Amino acid sequence: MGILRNNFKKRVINTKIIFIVPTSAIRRNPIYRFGSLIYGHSNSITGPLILGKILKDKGHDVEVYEELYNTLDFNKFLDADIIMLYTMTSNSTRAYEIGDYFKSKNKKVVIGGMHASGVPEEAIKHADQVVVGEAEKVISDIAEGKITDKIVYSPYVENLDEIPFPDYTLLKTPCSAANVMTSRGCPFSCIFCTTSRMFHPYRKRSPDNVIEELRLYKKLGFKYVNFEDDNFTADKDRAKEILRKMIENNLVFKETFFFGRTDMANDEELLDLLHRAHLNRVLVGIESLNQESLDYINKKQKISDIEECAAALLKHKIKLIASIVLGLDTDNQEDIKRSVNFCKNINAYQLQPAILTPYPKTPLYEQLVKENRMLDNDWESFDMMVVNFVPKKMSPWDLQNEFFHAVKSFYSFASSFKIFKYFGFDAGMRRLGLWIASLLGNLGFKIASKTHNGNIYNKLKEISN
Ligand code: B12
Ligand code: SF4
Repeated sequence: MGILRNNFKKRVINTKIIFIVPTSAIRRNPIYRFGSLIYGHSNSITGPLILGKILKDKGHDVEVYEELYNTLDFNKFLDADIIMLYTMTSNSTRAYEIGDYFKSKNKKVVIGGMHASGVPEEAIKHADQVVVGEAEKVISDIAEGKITDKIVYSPYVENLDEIPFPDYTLLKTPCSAANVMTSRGCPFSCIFCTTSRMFHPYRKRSPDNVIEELRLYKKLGFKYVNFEDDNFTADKDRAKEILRKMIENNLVFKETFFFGRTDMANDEELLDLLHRAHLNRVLVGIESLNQESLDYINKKQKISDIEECAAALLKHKIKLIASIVLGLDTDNQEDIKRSVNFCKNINAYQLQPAILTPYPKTPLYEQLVKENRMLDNDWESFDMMVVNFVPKKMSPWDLQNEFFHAVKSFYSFASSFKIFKYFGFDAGMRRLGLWIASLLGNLGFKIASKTHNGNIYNKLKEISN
């Protein structure tokens, strides 16, 4: 039973609210959970921690759980009044399953996040209310029954400094790195990108507000921080100001991951500050080594920018996670292999091959639907590791093979030693771990593709024959 306390003098309604960040079936597998631990430090989606803090400050009891890291026993949540579910596309099937379960137990279910914001009419079938967009401005009224619309369109937050910091004391599952969003959205608009559309327009927090948040994480004892902005270095002067203040205030963590673009490489001062503030692991969207492809996705990036960026990062000992997109209309199998070899040659620390994924409401999705090229896959497959459409220059099966080939050819025992040499022992050991994870992934792929049990790899093989 939820806690409904009636005080005769002053009526206090104290609702128990559980946020769940679900995860897809494959990610609930223990082998996969082990792989995720090698890939990065456990961390959390911040939306529920911010919304949870707003609700906590209003007097509600709030807890947040991440299914990515722990198996959750839903029977333990039956004393909650409201279940709040975060969705991205690949976890939406699971979110709907959880929503249906709690609705059958007469709980109020609210769904929000990236995927539900794109397809609210679908999500509402599994919930009492769905929120489209950033939910800070409506979450309390929804929890307190003051907003009763089934689909709630929430206005975006104009001034990001006004919202509370994510409250990690609400999180009941493992988390060794705190996620910080110093901005929301991105000034660019690549055709496949969901975040630049969900978080629109591009907004920035003041450097002092960011510093306050970092101070809190030092106090809480976090050793690792991730800057999860889509593009932390989009405004270089602002990025430099934050970095300087981190150094001056002794708010430097052991390692801070961030997302950047190749354009950061032409600024020596920025690179030096990044290194000194320990922002020493960056994911850069290299996407493709084919200029036609870069223009097709509206990346506004030249191949020479990529080459210069790789050299500059190595010089400043910033580990590069090279992200490439597989399956663009303008790329053939040779182009993909060329991109992977390039990433090997520049001694990228990690490779993140992402299969082009048409997320709802992006121009890419609209294009592929119009051209009748979408495969009939479950949303669970929309995780950037599975082919969900018919590529132009190869079959779906060929593209799926290219993904596993990319991983296999990039991660090797021998190449891990170069990482020891450039970045030291910890980085080298982690790279060895990734090599083992890549071998296990390839083995699983081979077995699944030969097994006729309706699994996605076997299905892709069959439809491509
Ligand atoms: C941190 C992060 C992770 C972490 C943590 C994930 C976890 N614990 O599950 C890690 C690195 C592990 C990860 C993994 C994955 N991720 Co991720 N991740 C992010 C990232 C960078 C930040 C999330 C965040 O904190 N956002 C900032 C806050 C402010 O926004 P928010 O959480 O969405 O919350 C707002 C609204 O959504 C809404 N809201 C949120 N929750 C709720 C709940 C309710 C009830 C309501 C009403 C509203 C609401 O209000 C909030 C406040 O405004 C996002 C990119 C992004 N900018 O969001 C990608 C992102 C969500 N991930 C993405 C992907 C694809 C994945 C993976 C599939 C990647 C992979 N191949 O493994 C996995 C899947 C993990 C899973 N759970 O199944 C994609 C999803 C695309 C899509 N449309 O589905 C994104 C958008 C990145 C991208 N490439 O575009 N991820
Ligand atoms: S640069 Fe990155 S975050 Fe910005 S629109 Fe392109 S893919 Fe999205």
